[in-house]
Amino acid sequence: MTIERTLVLIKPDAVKRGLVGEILARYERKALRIVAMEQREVDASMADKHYHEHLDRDFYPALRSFVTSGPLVALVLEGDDAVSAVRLLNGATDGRRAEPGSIRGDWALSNRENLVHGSDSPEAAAREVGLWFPGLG
Ligand code: RTP
Ligand code: MG
Repeated sequence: MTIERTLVLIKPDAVKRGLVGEILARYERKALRIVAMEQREVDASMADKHYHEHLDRDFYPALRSFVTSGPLVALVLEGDDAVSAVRLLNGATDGRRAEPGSIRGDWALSNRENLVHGSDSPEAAAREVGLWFPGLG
């Protein structure tokens, strides 16, 4: 058993659509534990730090506008293989191709406004948890 922590963002589209509770329920029912959670307004500098590996991508300006467009909910989840468990629950990046039953597959129809973020590796999770929740031990 590998207990991991991972960083999740419930993105501004999900907050605007009133899906925060539904999305949280999916993680909780999977037996992932909420270690920290906060609603935040994100500025461009924080968006650039979070998505630093995407800064040079052609879609990044649109992604930055999207994640700074309104409040989001940042949280840290903990559990066995939490990083991959969350990615499976989130579904494929493009909501139009995401598997039914996943969060994106059930509720997203866009490759940008796709409701959630999950760290893509344990190394990324450690960096992102430190960025969003520096006080977390
Ligand atoms: P995330 O980081 O949010 O968990 O999503 P992901 O790993 O599935 O996708 P990634 O490749 O890391 O992309 C980060 C976010 O950028 C937006 N995106 N827009 N072609 C596009 O317009 C495009 N491609 C990606 C999405 O919001 C994606 O989640
Ligand atoms: Mg990613």
